Amino acid sequence: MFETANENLAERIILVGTALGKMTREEAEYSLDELARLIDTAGGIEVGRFLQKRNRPDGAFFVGKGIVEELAAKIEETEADLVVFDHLLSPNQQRNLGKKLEVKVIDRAMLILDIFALHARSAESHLQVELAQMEYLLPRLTGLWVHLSRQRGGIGTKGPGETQLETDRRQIGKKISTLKKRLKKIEKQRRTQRQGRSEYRKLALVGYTNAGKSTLFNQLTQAKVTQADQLFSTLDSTTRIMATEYPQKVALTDTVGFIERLPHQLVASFKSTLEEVTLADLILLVVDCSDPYKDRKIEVVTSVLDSIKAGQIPRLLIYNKVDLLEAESEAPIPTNGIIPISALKKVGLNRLKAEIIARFG
Ligand SMILES: Nc1nc2c(ncn2[C@@H]2O[C@H](COP(=O)(O)OP(=O)(O)OP(=O)(O)O)[C@@H](O)[C@H]2O)c(=O)[nH]1
Ligand SMILES: [Mg+2]
Repeated sequence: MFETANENLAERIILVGTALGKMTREEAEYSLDELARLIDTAGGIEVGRFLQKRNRPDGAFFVGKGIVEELAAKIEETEADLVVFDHLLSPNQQRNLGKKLEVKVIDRAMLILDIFALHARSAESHLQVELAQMEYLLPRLTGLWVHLSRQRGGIGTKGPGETQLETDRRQIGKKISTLKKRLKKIEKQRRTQRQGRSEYRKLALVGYTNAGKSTLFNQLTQAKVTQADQLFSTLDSTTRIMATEYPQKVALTDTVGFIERLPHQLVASFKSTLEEVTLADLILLVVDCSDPYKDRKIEVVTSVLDSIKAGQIPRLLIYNKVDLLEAESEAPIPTNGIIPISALKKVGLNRLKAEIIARFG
């Protein structure tokens, strides 16, 4: 019924970032670079970018009118067919921008939802992504219709009548409840599997996307889950036994990574996947220590953990990718409880295991 950015692969895209409030221009630029990586992952091509410093978003267009004019000119010049905002747009802002710019306008949340849709492999992750997409679309239906009607040959700029909209809303509402029911069933199966592991000590790998969680998981369990230099390669949770000298069996779980401004719809619909984290005895928080924004990323991960009620679980902070530091002779790693490793080069893994056992007591 709706087009998604999936069908718009290799689209020509303009990025729009905003340094809001206390956010510095440098931080906004970094965030835009991350958005560019997301666009690349989705198969799009960047043809231009804008960055504006603002105290707060404009109610109608998010950015100022001047930028909207400049954007229109840039779209013309570059023949762009999609504009992606780095911040969350309200349905109203999205609608106004779409009307004014006459191209599709989406935000970071929708782009992330699209990448999740591209990378979903299991039945469960497909359902979870679809649920999040529906929840995201529901309040935005009106804007989409304006866009779709224009695409169908530009006949009129108005959406269909209220009746059509109401029908669609109802249909999506129904779809949402069907998806929720199907997910409940899978959740039940997952609980049964988990009961079999009730005697185990449970560890969960958690961190920003691309930190190296799956690489570490494979090293510690001899598993072969996907590890790749791309954002959100892992969407499912995988649990394996980890060989240690601890008398009890230790189960390690690898799961979906987090990102700045992760759509709340995704956090909600991935509830059962993230449940593996909420039930852990110890969280292994993996950080890419070569990342200049690692502290910010730790904050992002911590706040997602709080939001899924895993904030109270004990954590070990792991600085991964130390091999990349040596080359750049960066500041030494602080020694207060942080464990430096290189999952790729197998450095520090024995110390990590010893530290885990020490924490179990
Ligand atoms: N140099 C270096 N690269 C690493 C290290 N650990 C992982 N990587 C690389 O970092 C990239 C991401 O690794 P993954 O293990 O897929 O990261 P992830 O945290 O599971 O990422 P998502 O599942 O996408 O959230 C891959 O290209 C890995 O080869 C390391 O210790 N050193
Ligand atoms: Mg992974």
